[in-house]
Amino acid sequence: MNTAVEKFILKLSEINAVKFGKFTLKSGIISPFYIDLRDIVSYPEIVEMAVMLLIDKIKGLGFEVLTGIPYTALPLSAVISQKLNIPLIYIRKEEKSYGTAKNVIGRIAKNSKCLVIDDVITTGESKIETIDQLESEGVGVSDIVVIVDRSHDGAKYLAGKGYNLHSVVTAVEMAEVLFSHGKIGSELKNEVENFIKNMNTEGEDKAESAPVANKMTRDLLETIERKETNLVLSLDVENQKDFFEILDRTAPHIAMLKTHVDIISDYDADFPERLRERSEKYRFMVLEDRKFADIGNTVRMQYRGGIYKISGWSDFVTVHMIAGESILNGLFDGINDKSSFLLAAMSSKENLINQAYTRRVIDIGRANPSSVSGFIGFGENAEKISKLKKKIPAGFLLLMPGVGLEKGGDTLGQTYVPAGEAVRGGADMIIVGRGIYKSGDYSKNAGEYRSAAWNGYIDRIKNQCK
Ligand code: 5BU
Repeated sequence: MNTAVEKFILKLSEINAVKFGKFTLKSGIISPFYIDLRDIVSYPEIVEMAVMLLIDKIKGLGFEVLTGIPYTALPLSAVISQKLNIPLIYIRKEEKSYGTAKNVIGRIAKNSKCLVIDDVITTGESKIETIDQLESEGVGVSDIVVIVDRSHDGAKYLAGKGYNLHSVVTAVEMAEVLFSHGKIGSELKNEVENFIKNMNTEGEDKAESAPVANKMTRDLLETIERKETNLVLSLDVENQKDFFEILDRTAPHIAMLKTHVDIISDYDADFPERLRERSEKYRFMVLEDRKFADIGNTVRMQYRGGIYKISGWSDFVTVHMIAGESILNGLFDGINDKSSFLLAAMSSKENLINQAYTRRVIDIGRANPSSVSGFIGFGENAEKISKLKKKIPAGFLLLMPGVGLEKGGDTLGQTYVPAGEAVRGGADMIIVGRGIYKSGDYSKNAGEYRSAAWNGYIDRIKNQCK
């Protein structure tokens, strides 16, 4: 153990920042010790020690801005900012609901990388909440540094989400130092060690409860494997003649057809049957991109009734989670051979979905594995897609719209990411509309998207195996 760290631990013990007894943590667990670094702000000498130890840990990490999570780490981060001459930003603790709705204070250059500083890590969950807020304001995060790591495997939990954790000292190391200096007995030292060893972090619980894919997801995965394509055609044309003509040319290339049935002006009762004939012949599944968003009772009627009777012919539907989880009951109660994709992120410029919303949507999906097959998501580049993908639990698919053969967009706010990049980043399927149905040669274009996405998929699998 580094002597500076040892001295620091003893100082913390002197000011009673490490307490032993019975303490209820935020998660409700009873802990035999508690680390409370709030008061160190009143001991300049200890602040200096903490700051120097933190600086030592962050040497060589690339970041242009730093932030401390209020309250304890905020003054420390201000000192570090001064010492390293690196700008500071911070997050308002209470959400602001008036004036400019800005919750991150300070000047942030778009896409700047930010180091997150905190006093203690217990599960990693609150770090993720902070990162969500930063990321939704365009600040990138890859590293987090804390003074004390009192987690069971917080570093692993954060690494799983794409972030590196650095810590000055662990709680077990603290207990060892205190024991070796006669500050605590061996019993207390062992109690701390056992507590940490047996602690179930929230992240771990989530990983353990990762559900097995539902039957609809398995059918879709089987279609992808069998046809060797992860292309979803979004056939947004306005009459049945064009619809079925383009479908007949492109169907061999697709694993799923995405419809906006309410765009088809001559929709009639024969449509479902004509669609079924094709889906059986060419073996693709059907996703109606209805984006249900109302209360349970209304969506139930919209899904099962009306002109389109969507539940009769579509394998999957898309669902917004804005109305809350009950929408899934309204849609799928009593139906077990249909499933959904939840909107976790959108491809349109300046849409209102932020990281915290995305995470909530994913949590709802995770809790409803029998009616949710995955998420519709978007990232502007492979790195952002990969970050999103890491948040999605095993057994759920990520479908990405806003895909072109090259980077670009349209005049109405759509953004396009190249197909290969989308899949390499982590999209399991790509959704392509105009790139195929607006092209002269539908079949050739569908084939091109298909190979770009499939090759990207193979590349990703190869890289994962390395
Ligand atoms: P495009 O022609 O490839 O731009 O069509 C994309 C399709 O995906 C279109 O049907 C949209 O309604 C749908 N879409 C999208 O583009 N972006 C999103 O975030 C979501 C759906 Br959700």
